[in-house]
Amino acid sequence: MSEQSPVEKIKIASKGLRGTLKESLQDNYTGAVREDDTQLMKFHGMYQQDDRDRREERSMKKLEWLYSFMLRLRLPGGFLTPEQWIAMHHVAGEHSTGTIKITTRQTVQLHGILKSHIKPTMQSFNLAGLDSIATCGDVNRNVCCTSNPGESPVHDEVFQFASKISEMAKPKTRAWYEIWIGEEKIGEKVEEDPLYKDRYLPRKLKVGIAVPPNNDVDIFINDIALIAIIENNKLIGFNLAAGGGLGATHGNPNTYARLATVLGFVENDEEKILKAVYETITVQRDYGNRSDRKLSRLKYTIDKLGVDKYREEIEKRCGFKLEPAKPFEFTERQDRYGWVEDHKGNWHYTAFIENGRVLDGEGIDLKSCLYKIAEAGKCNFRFTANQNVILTDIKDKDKAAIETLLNEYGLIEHTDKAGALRKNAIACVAFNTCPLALAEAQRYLPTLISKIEPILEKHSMINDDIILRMTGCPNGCGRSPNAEIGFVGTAYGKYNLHIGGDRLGQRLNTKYKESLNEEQILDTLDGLFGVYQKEKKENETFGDFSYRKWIL
Ligand code: SRM
Ligand code: SF4
Repeated sequence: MSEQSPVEKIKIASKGLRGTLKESLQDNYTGAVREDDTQLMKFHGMYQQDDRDRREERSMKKLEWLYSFMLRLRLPGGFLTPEQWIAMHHVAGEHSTGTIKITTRQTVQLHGILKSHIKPTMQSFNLAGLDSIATCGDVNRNVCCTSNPGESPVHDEVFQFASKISEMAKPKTRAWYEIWIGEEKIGEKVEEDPLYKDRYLPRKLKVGIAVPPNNDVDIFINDIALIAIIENNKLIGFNLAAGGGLGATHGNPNTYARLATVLGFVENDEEKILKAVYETITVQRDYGNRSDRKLSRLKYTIDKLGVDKYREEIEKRCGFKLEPAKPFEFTERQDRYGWVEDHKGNWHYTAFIENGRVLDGEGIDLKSCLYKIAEAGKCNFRFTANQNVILTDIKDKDKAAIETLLNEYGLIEHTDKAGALRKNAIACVAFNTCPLALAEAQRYLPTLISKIEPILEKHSMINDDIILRMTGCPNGCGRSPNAEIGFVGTAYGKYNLHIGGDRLGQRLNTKYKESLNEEQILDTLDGLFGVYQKEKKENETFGDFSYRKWIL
Protein backbone atom coordinates (compact mmCIF):
# COMPACT_ATOMS: atom_id res chain seq x y z
CA MET A 1 0.00 0.00 0.00
CA SER A 2 1.34 3.48 -0.87
CA GLU A 3 2.23 5.87 1.90
CA GLN A 4 -0.56 8.05 3.26
CA SER A 5 -0.42 11.73 2.37
CA PRO A 6 0.83 14.03 5.18
CA VAL A 7 -2.68 15.52 5.53
CA GLU A 8 -3.99 12.07 6.53
CA LYS A 9 -1.59 12.01 9.47
CA ILE A 10 -2.57 15.55 10.52
CA LYS A 11 -6.28 14.61 10.53
CA ILE A 12 -5.76 11.46 12.61
CA ALA A 13 -3.59 13.28 15.16
CA SER A 14 -5.93 16.28 15.37
CA LYS A 15 -8.14 15.20 18.31
CA GLY A 16 -11.34 15.98 16.48
CA LEU A 17 -9.94 18.83 14.35
CA ARG A 18 -8.57 20.67 17.39
CA GLY A 19 -4.85 20.29 16.72
CA THR A 20 -2.92 23.18 18.25
CA LEU A 21 -5.26 25.84 16.93
CA LYS A 22 -5.73 27.44 20.33
CA GLU A 23 -1.95 27.78 20.74
CA SER A 24 -1.53 29.06 17.18
CA LEU A 25 -4.05 31.80 17.86
CA GLN A 26 -2.21 32.94 20.96
CA ASP A 27 1.15 33.26 19.20
CA ASN A 28 1.55 37.02 18.69
CA TYR A 29 4.93 36.77 16.95
CA THR A 30 3.44 35.83 13.61
CA GLY A 31 0.32 36.62 11.63
CA ALA A 32 0.24 32.97 10.52
CA VAL A 33 -0.77 29.76 12.27
CA ARG A 34 1.35 26.61 12.66
CA GLU A 35 1.73 24.56 9.49
CA ASP A 36 -0.43 21.60 10.53
CA ASP A 37 -3.08 24.01 11.79
CA THR A 38 -3.39 25.59 8.32
CA GLN A 39 -4.80 22.23 7.20
CA LEU A 40 -7.13 21.89 10.20
CA MET A 41 -8.43 25.45 9.90
CA LYS A 42 -9.96 24.53 6.58
CA PHE A 43 -12.38 22.16 8.31
CA HIS A 44 -13.47 25.19 10.36
CA GLY A 45 -14.16 27.16 7.16
CA MET A 46 -10.96 29.16 6.94
CA TYR A 47 -7.92 29.42 4.71
CA GLN A 48 -4.65 31.08 5.58
CA GLN A 49 -3.69 33.43 2.73
CA ASP A 50 -1.40 36.38 2.09
CA ASP A 51 -1.67 39.49 -0.05
CA ARG A 52 0.09 38.35 -3.23
CA ASP A 53 0.23 41.91 -4.56
CA ARG A 54 2.53 42.74 -1.65
CA ARG A 55 4.70 39.63 -1.44
CA GLU A 56 7.67 41.12 -3.23
CA GLU A 57 7.61 44.38 -1.29
CA ARG A 58 7.37 42.50 2.03
CA SER A 59 10.19 40.13 1.10
CA MET A 60 12.41 43.07 0.05
CA LYS A 61 11.83 44.67 3.45
CA LYS A 62 12.56 41.31 5.08
CA LEU A 63 9.09 41.29 6.56
CA GLU A 64 6.85 38.30 6.99
CA TRP A 65 4.28 38.01 4.18
CA LEU A 66 1.06 39.86 4.99
CA TYR A 67 -0.91 36.91 6.31
CA SER A 68 -4.64 37.02 6.75
CA PHE A 69 -7.54 34.57 6.62
CA MET A 70 -10.44 33.95 4.30
CA LEU A 71 -13.64 32.73 5.91
CA ARG A 72 -16.46 30.91 4.10
CA LEU A 73 -19.94 30.56 5.59
CA ARG A 74 -22.06 27.39 5.61
CA LEU A 75 -25.32 28.33 3.91
CA PRO A 76 -27.07 25.29 2.43
CA GLY A 77 -28.95 26.48 -0.66
CA GLY A 78 -27.57 29.99 -0.06
CA PHE A 79 -30.16 31.52 2.28
CA LEU A 80 -29.85 34.53 4.66
CA THR A 81 -32.49 36.45 6.59
CA PRO A 82 -32.30 40.29 6.46
CA GLU A 83 -31.01 40.29 10.06
CA GLN A 84 -28.22 37.92 9.02
CA TRP A 85 -27.39 40.13 6.04
CA ILE A 86 -27.05 43.10 8.39
CA ALA A 87 -24.80 41.08 10.73
CA MET A 88 -22.64 39.98 7.80
CA HIS A 89 -22.40 43.56 6.51
CA HIS A 90 -21.04 44.73 9.87
CA VAL A 91 -18.67 41.79 10.30
CA ALA A 92 -17.28 42.43 6.81
CA GLY A 93 -16.70 46.09 7.66
CA GLU A 94 -15.14 45.53 11.07
CA HIS A 95 -12.99 42.49 10.46
CA SER A 96 -12.30 41.91 6.75
CA THR A 97 -11.50 43.89 3.60
CA GLY A 98 -15.16 44.92 3.64
CA THR A 99 -16.03 43.19 0.36
CA ILE A 100 -18.66 40.47 0.57
CA LYS A 101 -17.78 37.86 -2.04
CA ILE A 102 -20.59 35.62 -3.28
CA THR A 103 -19.14 32.31 -4.34
CA THR A 104 -19.98 29.82 -7.07
CA ARG A 105 -21.45 27.54 -4.38
CA GLN A 106 -24.11 29.94 -3.12
CA THR A 107 -22.32 31.20 -0.08
CA VAL A 108 -20.09 34.12 0.90
CA GLN A 109 -16.46 34.57 1.68
CA LEU A 110 -14.79 37.36 3.61
CA HIS A 111 -11.11 37.99 2.91
CA GLY A 112 -8.29 39.70 4.76
CA ILE A 113 -9.26 38.76 8.33
CA LEU A 114 -6.22 39.19 10.57
CA LYS A 115 -5.46 36.45 13.08
CA SER A 116 -6.52 38.60 16.03
CA HIS A 117 -9.87 39.23 14.34
CA ILE A 118 -10.82 35.62 13.69
CA LYS A 119 -12.47 34.98 17.04
CA PRO A 120 -14.59 38.16 17.04
CA THR A 121 -15.61 37.38 13.46
CA MET A 122 -16.71 33.85 14.35
CA GLN A 123 -18.46 35.04 17.49
CA SER A 124 -20.45 37.67 15.61
CA PHE A 125 -21.51 35.11 13.04
CA ASN A 126 -22.46 32.67 15.78
CA LEU A 127 -24.67 35.32 17.40
CA ALA A 128 -26.38 35.77 14.04
CA GLY A 129 -27.09 32.02 13.86
CA LEU A 130 -24.39 31.44 11.24
CA ASP A 131 -21.29 29.26 11.15
CA SER A 132 -18.46 28.25 8.86
CA ILE A 133 -18.23 24.58 9.89
CA ALA A 134 -17.00 22.26 7.15
CA THR A 135 -17.10 24.77 4.33
CA CYS A 136 -13.56 23.74 3.46
CA GLY A 137 -11.47 20.64 4.25
CA ASP A 138 -11.95 16.94 3.53
CA VAL A 139 -15.66 16.86 4.29
CA ASN A 140 -18.96 17.59 2.63
CA ARG A 141 -18.96 21.29 1.60
CA ASN A 142 -21.77 23.81 1.19
CA VAL A 143 -24.74 21.99 -0.35
CA CYS A 144 -26.01 23.76 -3.46
CA CYS A 145 -29.63 23.82 -4.55
CA THR A 146 -31.55 25.40 -7.44
CA SER A 147 -31.82 29.00 -6.38
CA ASN A 148 -35.39 30.02 -6.03
CA PRO A 149 -37.38 27.68 -3.80
CA GLY A 150 -40.35 30.02 -3.75
CA GLU A 151 -41.04 29.26 -7.37
CA SER A 152 -43.24 26.24 -6.71
CA PRO A 153 -44.13 24.03 -3.75
CA VAL A 154 -41.80 21.42 -5.26
CA HIS A 155 -38.85 23.85 -5.18
CA ASP A 156 -39.58 24.44 -1.51
CA GLU A 157 -39.69 20.73 -0.75
CA VAL A 158 -36.43 20.12 -2.63
CA PHE A 159 -34.70 23.00 -0.85
CA GLN A 160 -35.32 21.32 2.53
CA PHE A 161 -33.04 18.50 1.41
CA ALA A 162 -30.10 20.91 1.11
CA SER A 163 -30.28 21.69 4.85
CA LYS A 164 -30.94 18.07 5.78
CA ILE A 165 -27.94 16.80 3.83
CA SER A 166 -25.77 19.59 5.21
CA GLU A 167 -26.79 18.68 8.77
CA MET A 168 -26.39 14.93 8.20
CA ALA A 169 -22.87 15.36 6.81
CA LYS A 170 -21.66 17.93 9.34
CA PRO A 171 -18.70 16.68 11.44
CA LYS A 172 -19.74 15.73 14.98
CA THR A 173 -16.78 17.38 16.73
CA ARG A 174 -17.54 20.45 18.89
CA ALA A 175 -14.10 21.88 18.06
CA TRP A 176 -15.53 24.89 16.17
CA TYR A 177 -17.54 25.97 19.21
CA GLU A 178 -14.67 25.39 21.62
CA ILE A 179 -11.92 27.13 19.68
CA TRP A 180 -13.78 30.11 18.28
CA ILE A 181 -16.77 30.61 20.53
CA GLY A 182 -15.28 29.53 23.84
CA GLU A 183 -17.51 26.54 24.62
CA GLU A 184 -16.05 24.45 27.41
CA LYS A 185 -14.73 21.01 26.48
CA ILE A 186 -16.26 18.24 28.52
CA GLY A 187 -13.65 15.59 29.29
CA GLU A 188 -10.74 14.50 27.11
CA LYS A 189 -12.71 12.10 24.93
CA VAL A 190 -13.02 12.97 21.24
CA GLU A 191 -16.57 12.78 19.86
CA GLU A 192 -17.50 9.65 17.88
CA ASP A 193 -18.19 10.41 14.24
CA PRO A 194 -19.65 7.40 12.41
CA LEU A 195 -19.50 9.13 9.01
CA TYR A 196 -16.05 10.69 9.13
CA LYS A 197 -14.35 8.59 11.86
CA ASP A 198 -10.92 10.05 12.63
CA ARG A 199 -9.69 10.33 9.05
CA TYR A 200 -12.53 12.29 7.52
CA LEU A 201 -12.77 11.94 3.73
CA PRO A 202 -9.82 11.49 1.38
CA ARG A 203 -10.62 14.91 -0.10
CA LYS A 204 -13.32 17.59 -0.35
CA LEU A 205 -16.78 16.42 -1.36
CA LYS A 206 -19.59 18.45 -2.91
CA VAL A 207 -23.30 17.77 -3.07
CA GLY A 208 -25.72 19.62 -5.33
CA ILE A 209 -29.45 19.45 -5.98
CA ALA A 210 -31.11 20.61 -9.19
CA VAL A 211 -34.72 21.12 -10.15
CA PRO A 212 -35.09 20.66 -13.92
CA PRO A 213 -35.56 22.39 -16.28
CA ASN A 214 -33.07 24.82 -14.67
CA ASN A 215 -29.48 23.66 -14.27
CA ASP A 216 -28.41 26.89 -12.55
CA VAL A 217 -26.33 24.94 -10.03
CA ASP A 218 -24.31 23.16 -12.72
CA ILE A 219 -25.40 19.92 -11.18
CA PHE A 220 -23.02 17.56 -12.98
CA ILE A 221 -19.88 19.13 -11.55
CA ASN A 222 -20.74 17.85 -8.06
CA ASP A 223 -19.26 14.72 -6.47
CA ILE A 224 -22.83 13.76 -5.60
CA ALA A 225 -25.79 15.18 -7.51
CA LEU A 226 -29.51 14.86 -6.92
CA ILE A 227 -31.80 15.69 -9.83
CA ALA A 228 -35.39 16.23 -8.77
CA ILE A 229 -37.91 14.20 -10.75
CA ILE A 230 -41.27 15.90 -10.91
CA GLU A 231 -44.47 14.33 -12.22
CA ASN A 232 -47.82 16.12 -12.20
CA ASN A 233 -46.28 18.91 -10.11
CA LYS A 234 -45.22 16.44 -7.43
CA LEU A 235 -41.72 15.48 -6.38
CA ILE A 236 -41.59 11.73 -6.94
CA GLY A 237 -37.90 11.34 -6.04
CA PHE A 238 -34.38 12.04 -7.26
CA ASN A 239 -31.98 10.63 -9.78
CA LEU A 240 -28.72 10.11 -7.95
CA ALA A 241 -25.51 10.91 -9.84
CA ALA A 242 -21.90 10.78 -8.71
CA GLY A 243 -18.37 11.53 -9.87
CA GLY A 244 -18.41 15.16 -10.98
CA GLY A 245 -15.45 17.46 -10.43
CA LEU A 246 -13.58 20.02 -12.49
CA GLY A 247 -10.09 20.35 -11.03
CA ALA A 248 -7.01 19.29 -13.00
CA THR A 249 -3.31 20.11 -12.96
CA HIS A 250 -1.47 21.55 -15.97
CA GLY A 251 0.87 18.88 -17.32
CA ASN A 252 -0.52 16.01 -15.22
CA PRO A 253 -2.53 13.78 -17.61
CA ASN A 254 -3.78 11.62 -14.72
CA THR A 255 -5.94 14.52 -13.54
CA TYR A 256 -9.07 15.55 -15.42
CA ALA A 257 -12.44 17.25 -15.23
CA ARG A 258 -15.42 14.91 -15.22
CA LEU A 259 -19.19 15.22 -15.19
CA ALA A 260 -21.22 13.12 -12.74
CA THR A 261 -22.67 9.82 -13.98
CA VAL A 262 -26.34 9.13 -13.24
CA LEU A 263 -26.50 5.95 -11.14
CA GLY A 264 -30.22 5.46 -10.61
CA PHE A 265 -33.42 6.74 -9.02
CA VAL A 266 -34.52 6.94 -5.39
CA GLU A 267 -38.21 7.46 -4.59
CA ASN A 268 -39.38 10.44 -2.51
CA ASP A 269 -38.78 8.86 0.88
CA GLU A 270 -36.61 11.11 3.04
CA GLU A 271 -34.92 8.30 4.90
CA LYS A 272 -34.00 6.51 1.68
CA ILE A 273 -32.74 9.64 -0.05
CA LEU A 274 -30.53 10.64 2.86
CA LYS A 275 -29.29 7.07 3.20
CA ALA A 276 -28.36 6.94 -0.50
CA VAL A 277 -26.37 10.18 -0.20
CA TYR A 278 -24.78 9.03 3.07
CA GLU A 279 -23.61 5.73 1.63
CA THR A 280 -22.35 7.35 -1.58
CA ILE A 281 -20.12 9.34 0.77
CA THR A 282 -19.02 6.28 2.77
CA VAL A 283 -17.97 4.42 -0.39
CA GLN A 284 -15.73 7.37 -1.28
CA ARG A 285 -14.50 7.47 2.34
CA ASP A 286 -13.49 3.80 2.23
CA TYR A 287 -12.25 3.44 -1.37
CA GLY A 288 -10.86 6.93 -2.12
CA ASN A 289 -7.14 7.45 -2.67
CA ARG A 290 -5.45 8.61 0.54
CA SER A 291 -1.90 8.77 -0.70
CA ASP A 292 -2.07 11.11 -3.72
CA ARG A 293 -4.34 14.08 -3.06
CA LYS A 294 -4.33 14.95 -6.74
CA LEU A 295 -6.19 11.69 -7.41
CA SER A 296 -8.41 11.48 -4.37
CA ARG A 297 -11.72 13.04 -5.42
CA LEU A 298 -14.76 10.80 -5.83
CA LYS A 299 -14.48 11.09 -9.64
CA TYR A 300 -11.24 9.10 -9.58
CA THR A 301 -12.69 6.55 -7.16
CA ILE A 302 -15.68 5.89 -9.40
CA ASP A 303 -13.42 5.53 -12.44
CA LYS A 304 -11.09 3.21 -10.54
CA LEU A 305 -13.88 0.99 -9.15
CA GLY A 306 -16.12 1.24 -12.20
CA VAL A 307 -19.61 2.77 -12.16
CA ASP A 308 -21.36 -0.60 -11.65
CA LYS A 309 -19.20 -1.59 -8.70
CA TYR A 310 -19.65 1.85 -7.10
CA ARG A 311 -23.44 1.53 -7.50
CA GLU A 312 -23.43 -2.03 -6.10
CA GLU A 313 -21.43 -0.90 -3.11
CA ILE A 314 -23.93 1.92 -2.40
CA GLU A 315 -26.85 -0.53 -2.74
CA LYS A 316 -25.22 -3.09 -0.45
CA ARG A 317 -24.67 -0.46 2.24
CA CYS A 318 -28.16 1.04 1.80
CA GLY A 319 -29.95 -2.31 1.88
CA PHE A 320 -32.05 -1.34 -1.14
CA LYS A 321 -31.51 -1.10 -4.88
CA LEU A 322 -31.48 2.10 -6.90
CA GLU A 323 -34.27 2.02 -9.48
CA PRO A 324 -33.45 2.75 -13.12
CA ALA A 325 -32.91 6.49 -13.63
CA LYS A 326 -35.96 8.50 -14.73
CA PRO A 327 -35.88 10.83 -17.74
CA PHE A 328 -35.29 14.54 -17.10
CA GLU A 329 -34.54 17.55 -19.25
CA PHE A 330 -32.62 20.76 -18.63
CA THR A 331 -33.49 23.67 -20.89
CA GLU A 332 -31.77 26.58 -19.12
CA ARG A 333 -28.81 27.38 -16.87
CA GLN A 334 -28.89 31.15 -16.49
CA ASP A 335 -30.25 33.12 -13.55
CA ARG A 336 -33.66 34.68 -14.14
CA TYR A 337 -32.80 38.35 -13.74
CA GLY A 338 -35.39 40.88 -12.68
CA TRP A 339 -38.79 40.28 -11.07
CA VAL A 340 -40.48 36.88 -10.85
CA GLU A 341 -43.80 36.17 -9.11
CA ASP A 342 -44.22 32.82 -7.37
CA HIS A 343 -47.16 30.48 -6.81
CA LYS A 344 -48.01 32.22 -3.52
CA GLY A 345 -48.13 35.68 -5.12
CA ASN A 346 -44.80 36.71 -3.55
CA TRP A 347 -42.09 38.47 -5.58
CA HIS A 348 -38.40 37.77 -6.09
CA TYR A 349 -35.84 40.08 -7.66
CA THR A 350 -32.61 38.64 -9.09
CA ALA A 351 -29.87 41.28 -9.21
CA PHE A 352 -26.69 41.10 -11.27
CA ILE A 353 -23.56 41.15 -9.11
CA GLU A 354 -20.52 40.99 -11.35
CA ASN A 355 -18.39 38.03 -10.20
CA GLY A 356 -20.21 38.08 -6.87
CA ARG A 357 -18.33 41.10 -5.50
CA VAL A 358 -20.55 43.16 -3.20
CA LEU A 359 -18.82 46.47 -2.48
CA ASP A 360 -19.35 50.19 -2.90
CA GLY A 361 -17.73 52.11 -5.73
CA GLU A 362 -16.87 50.78 -9.19
CA GLY A 363 -19.90 52.60 -10.59
CA ILE A 364 -22.52 51.37 -8.14
CA ASP A 365 -22.89 51.25 -4.35
CA LEU A 366 -24.03 47.65 -4.19
CA LYS A 367 -23.12 47.09 -0.57
CA SER A 368 -25.03 50.14 0.68
CA CYS A 369 -27.99 49.25 -1.51
CA LEU A 370 -28.28 45.70 -0.17
CA TYR A 371 -27.77 46.95 3.38
CA LYS A 372 -30.62 49.44 3.04
CA ILE A 373 -32.82 46.69 1.62
CA ALA A 374 -31.92 44.40 4.52
CA GLU A 375 -32.70 47.21 6.97
CA ALA A 376 -36.16 47.52 5.45
CA GLY A 377 -36.64 43.90 6.55
CA LYS A 378 -39.08 43.04 3.78
CA CYS A 379 -37.19 40.27 1.97
CA ASN A 380 -34.82 37.37 2.47
CA PHE A 381 -31.57 36.97 0.54
CA ARG A 382 -30.56 34.02 -1.58
CA PHE A 383 -27.35 33.48 -3.47
CA THR A 384 -27.19 31.79 -6.84
CA ALA A 385 -24.44 29.47 -8.03
CA ASN A 386 -23.82 32.11 -10.73
CA GLN A 387 -22.64 34.50 -7.96
CA ASN A 388 -25.77 36.70 -7.94
CA VAL A 389 -28.28 37.73 -5.27
CA ILE A 390 -32.02 37.10 -5.23
CA LEU A 391 -34.15 39.28 -2.96
CA THR A 392 -36.86 36.80 -2.12
CA ASP A 393 -40.27 36.34 -0.52
CA ILE A 394 -41.38 39.96 -1.07
CA LYS A 395 -45.08 40.53 -0.35
CA ASP A 396 -47.01 42.29 -3.10
CA LYS A 397 -47.60 45.23 -0.78
CA ASP A 398 -43.83 45.64 -0.15
CA LYS A 399 -42.69 45.32 -3.76
CA ALA A 400 -42.90 49.04 -4.52
CA ALA A 401 -40.76 49.98 -1.49
CA ILE A 402 -38.02 47.53 -2.51
CA GLU A 403 -38.22 48.71 -6.10
CA THR A 404 -37.76 52.31 -4.95
CA LEU A 405 -34.56 51.36 -3.10
CA LEU A 406 -33.32 49.34 -6.08
CA ASN A 407 -33.89 52.34 -8.33
CA GLU A 408 -32.40 54.81 -5.87
CA TYR A 409 -29.09 52.94 -5.98
CA GLY A 410 -29.34 52.12 -9.68
CA LEU A 411 -29.37 48.34 -9.20
CA ILE A 412 -32.24 47.78 -11.63
CA GLU A 413 -30.48 49.82 -14.30
CA HIS A 414 -27.19 48.05 -13.50
CA THR A 415 -28.88 44.66 -13.95
CA ASP A 416 -30.82 45.63 -17.08
CA LYS A 417 -27.97 47.30 -18.90
CA ALA A 418 -25.41 44.51 -18.45
CA GLY A 419 -25.01 42.63 -21.74
CA ALA A 420 -25.85 38.95 -22.18
CA LEU A 421 -22.20 37.81 -22.18
CA ARG A 422 -21.42 39.67 -18.96
CA LYS A 423 -24.58 38.49 -17.21
CA ASN A 424 -23.83 34.84 -17.93
CA ALA A 425 -20.11 35.03 -17.14
CA ILE A 426 -18.32 33.73 -14.06
CA ALA A 427 -14.79 34.40 -12.84
CA CYS A 428 -13.11 32.87 -9.81
CA VAL A 429 -11.28 34.93 -7.17
CA ALA A 430 -7.66 34.34 -8.28
CA PHE A 431 -5.31 37.27 -7.43
CA ASN A 432 -4.64 38.80 -4.98
CA THR A 433 -5.68 36.26 -2.38
CA CYS A 434 -5.73 32.82 -4.01
CA PRO A 435 -2.37 31.13 -3.45
CA LEU A 436 -2.92 28.85 -6.45
CA ALA A 437 -3.66 31.57 -9.02
CA LEU A 438 -1.42 31.65 -12.09
CA ALA A 439 -3.35 34.49 -13.75
CA GLU A 440 -6.00 37.08 -12.90
CA ALA A 441 -9.69 36.20 -13.12
CA GLN A 442 -12.31 38.36 -11.30
CA ARG A 443 -10.10 41.46 -11.48
CA TYR A 444 -9.62 41.04 -15.24
CA LEU A 445 -12.69 39.39 -16.77
CA PRO A 446 -14.89 42.53 -16.67
CA THR A 447 -12.30 44.40 -18.78
CA LEU A 448 -11.90 41.51 -21.19
CA ILE A 449 -15.66 41.29 -21.66
CA SER A 450 -15.75 45.00 -22.54
CA LYS A 451 -13.24 44.19 -25.30
CA ILE A 452 -15.13 41.11 -26.52
CA GLU A 453 -18.48 42.92 -26.71
CA PRO A 454 -17.59 45.01 -29.80
CA ILE A 455 -16.52 41.79 -31.53
CA LEU A 456 -19.88 40.22 -30.69
CA GLU A 457 -21.57 43.40 -31.97
CA LYS A 458 -19.62 43.12 -35.24
CA HIS A 459 -20.90 39.55 -35.72
CA SER A 460 -24.48 40.41 -34.64
CA MET A 461 -24.09 38.19 -31.56
CA ILE A 462 -24.42 40.79 -28.81
CA ASN A 463 -27.66 39.34 -27.42
CA ASP A 464 -26.47 35.75 -27.59
CA ASP A 465 -26.54 34.00 -24.17
CA ILE A 466 -23.08 32.47 -24.55
CA ILE A 467 -21.66 31.03 -21.32
CA LEU A 468 -18.09 32.30 -20.85
CA ARG A 469 -16.05 31.64 -17.73
CA MET A 470 -12.54 32.36 -16.52
CA THR A 471 -10.36 30.80 -13.86
CA GLY A 472 -6.88 31.79 -12.77
CA CYS A 473 -5.69 28.17 -12.82
CA PRO A 474 -7.00 24.74 -13.87
CA ASN A 475 -8.78 24.04 -10.57
CA GLY A 476 -12.01 25.23 -12.13
CA CYS A 477 -13.49 27.26 -9.23
CA GLY A 478 -15.33 29.48 -11.72
CA ARG A 479 -16.38 26.27 -13.52
CA SER A 480 -14.52 27.24 -16.70
CA PRO A 481 -14.32 23.62 -17.96
CA ASN A 482 -18.12 23.56 -18.06
CA ALA A 483 -18.64 26.63 -20.26
CA GLU A 484 -19.08 27.25 -23.97
CA ILE A 485 -15.94 29.41 -23.79
CA GLY A 486 -13.54 28.71 -20.95
CA PHE A 487 -10.35 30.62 -20.11
CA VAL A 488 -7.87 28.85 -17.86
CA GLY A 489 -4.88 30.78 -16.55
CA THR A 490 -1.45 29.39 -17.35
CA ALA A 491 0.79 32.35 -16.37
CA TYR A 492 0.30 36.03 -15.60
CA GLY A 493 -1.66 37.47 -18.57
CA LYS A 494 -1.88 34.10 -20.38
CA TYR A 495 -4.83 31.76 -20.76
CA ASN A 496 -5.66 28.49 -22.45
CA LEU A 497 -8.82 28.84 -24.53
CA HIS A 498 -11.32 25.99 -24.25
CA ILE A 499 -14.36 25.68 -26.47
CA GLY A 500 -17.12 23.18 -27.29
CA GLY A 501 -18.91 22.94 -23.94
CA ASP A 502 -22.69 23.04 -24.28
CA ARG A 503 -24.99 25.79 -23.01
CA LEU A 504 -26.75 23.64 -20.42
CA GLY A 505 -23.76 22.24 -18.57
CA GLN A 506 -23.98 18.69 -19.90
CA ARG A 507 -20.78 18.55 -21.97
CA LEU A 508 -17.33 19.76 -20.90
CA ASN A 509 -15.25 21.94 -23.19
CA THR A 510 -11.88 21.02 -24.73
CA LYS A 511 -8.62 22.93 -24.97
CA TYR A 512 -8.40 24.65 -28.35
CA LYS A 513 -5.45 27.07 -28.01
CA GLU A 514 -2.70 27.37 -25.43
CA SER A 515 -1.37 30.34 -23.45
CA LEU A 516 -2.96 33.20 -25.37
CA ASN A 517 -2.39 36.82 -24.42
CA GLU A 518 -5.19 39.37 -24.68
CA GLU A 519 -4.53 40.30 -28.28
CA GLN A 520 -4.45 36.64 -29.33
CA ILE A 521 -7.65 35.96 -27.38
CA LEU A 522 -9.51 38.76 -29.15
CA ASP A 523 -8.16 37.77 -32.59
CA THR A 524 -9.04 34.12 -32.07
CA LEU A 525 -12.59 34.87 -30.88
CA ASP A 526 -13.10 37.25 -33.81
CA GLY A 527 -12.18 34.43 -36.18
CA LEU A 528 -14.33 31.82 -34.40
CA PHE A 529 -17.39 34.08 -34.18
CA GLY A 530 -17.06 34.92 -37.90
CA VAL A 531 -17.07 31.25 -38.92
CA TYR A 532 -19.93 30.51 -36.50
CA GLN A 533 -22.11 33.26 -37.95
CA LYS A 534 -21.48 32.05 -41.47
CA GLU A 535 -21.86 28.31 -40.99
CA LYS A 536 -24.10 27.66 -37.97
CA LYS A 537 -27.35 25.77 -38.32
CA GLU A 538 -30.59 27.40 -37.25
CA ASN A 539 -30.70 27.84 -33.44
CA GLU A 540 -27.31 26.15 -33.03
CA THR A 541 -25.52 27.55 -29.99
CA PHE A 542 -21.89 28.67 -30.17
CA GLY A 543 -20.91 25.77 -27.89
CA ASP A 544 -22.61 23.13 -30.03
CA PHE A 545 -21.25 24.62 -33.24
CA SER A 546 -17.68 24.80 -31.94
CA TYR A 547 -17.89 21.22 -30.73
CA ARG A 548 -19.08 20.00 -34.16
CA LYS A 549 -16.68 22.19 -36.13
CA TRP A 550 -13.43 22.22 -34.16
CA ILE A 551 -13.51 19.52 -31.48
CA LEU A 552 -15.17 16.39 -32.85
FE1 SRM B 1 -12.35 26.41 -5.39
C1 SRM B 1 -9.33 25.71 -4.10
C2 SRM B 1 -12.09 29.58 -4.36
C3 SRM B 1 -15.60 26.83 -6.08
C4 SRM B 1 -12.33 23.55 -7.32
N1 SRM B 1 -10.96 27.43 -4.33
C5 SRM B 1 -9.79 26.95 -3.85
C6 SRM B 1 -9.09 27.97 -2.94
C7 SRM B 1 -9.57 27.71 -1.54
C8 SRM B 1 -7.55 27.99 -3.03
C9 SRM B 1 -6.80 27.15 -2.04
O1 SRM B 1 -6.96 25.91 -2.01
O2 SRM B 1 -6.02 27.72 -1.28
C10 SRM B 1 -9.69 29.24 -3.54
C11 SRM B 1 -9.74 30.42 -2.59
C12 SRM B 1 -9.59 31.72 -3.36
C13 SRM B 1 -9.86 32.91 -2.53
O3 SRM B 1 -8.92 33.68 -2.30
O4 SRM B 1 -11.00 33.13 -2.13
C14 SRM B 1 -11.00 28.73 -4.10
N2 SRM B 1 -13.62 27.87 -5.14
C15 SRM B 1 -13.31 29.15 -4.78
C16 SRM B 1 -14.51 30.07 -4.93
C17 SRM B 1 -14.56 31.17 -3.90
C18 SRM B 1 -14.51 30.66 -6.35
C19 SRM B 1 -15.44 31.83 -6.58
O5 SRM B 1 -14.93 32.83 -7.08
O6 SRM B 1 -16.62 31.75 -6.27
C20 SRM B 1 -15.64 29.03 -4.84
C21 SRM B 1 -16.07 28.77 -3.43
C22 SRM B 1 -17.14 27.72 -3.37
C23 SRM B 1 -17.76 27.52 -2.03
O7 SRM B 1 -18.46 28.43 -1.59
O8 SRM B 1 -17.57 26.46 -1.44
C24 SRM B 1 -14.94 27.80 -5.39
N3 SRM B 1 -13.72 25.32 -6.43
C25 SRM B 1 -14.99 25.75 -6.70
C26 SRM B 1 -15.57 24.96 -7.74
C27 SRM B 1 -16.92 25.18 -8.39
C28 SRM B 1 -18.06 24.53 -7.67
O9 SRM B 1 -17.87 23.77 -6.71
O10 SRM B 1 -19.19 24.77 -8.09
C29 SRM B 1 -14.61 24.02 -8.11
C30 SRM B 1 -14.73 22.99 -9.26
C31 SRM B 1 -15.56 21.83 -8.87
C32 SRM B 1 -14.75 20.83 -8.13
O11 SRM B 1 -14.68 20.90 -6.91
O12 SRM B 1 -14.11 19.99 -8.79
C33 SRM B 1 -13.45 24.25 -7.26
N4 SRM B 1 -11.04 24.83 -5.61
C34 SRM B 1 -11.17 23.81 -6.51
C35 SRM B 1 -9.97 23.02 -6.50
C36 SRM B 1 -9.71 21.75 -7.35
C37 SRM B 1 -10.07 20.54 -6.61
C38 SRM B 1 -9.66 19.29 -7.34
O13 SRM B 1 -10.40 18.33 -7.34
O14 SRM B 1 -8.57 19.23 -7.90
C39 SRM B 1 -9.10 23.64 -5.58
C40 SRM B 1 -7.68 23.19 -5.21
C41 SRM B 1 -7.65 22.10 -4.21
O15 SRM B 1 -8.64 21.69 -3.63
O16 SRM B 1 -6.54 21.60 -4.01
C42 SRM B 1 -9.78 24.77 -5.05
FE1 SF4 C 1 -7.70 30.06 -7.20
FE2 SF4 C 1 -7.49 28.47 -9.29
FE3 SF4 C 1 -9.68 28.42 -7.79
FE4 SF4 C 1 -9.24 30.48 -9.32
S1 SF4 C 1 -9.55 28.38 -10.06
S2 SF4 C 1 -9.86 30.56 -7.15
S3 SF4 C 1 -7.05 30.66 -9.27
S4 SF4 C 1 -7.68 27.80 -7.14
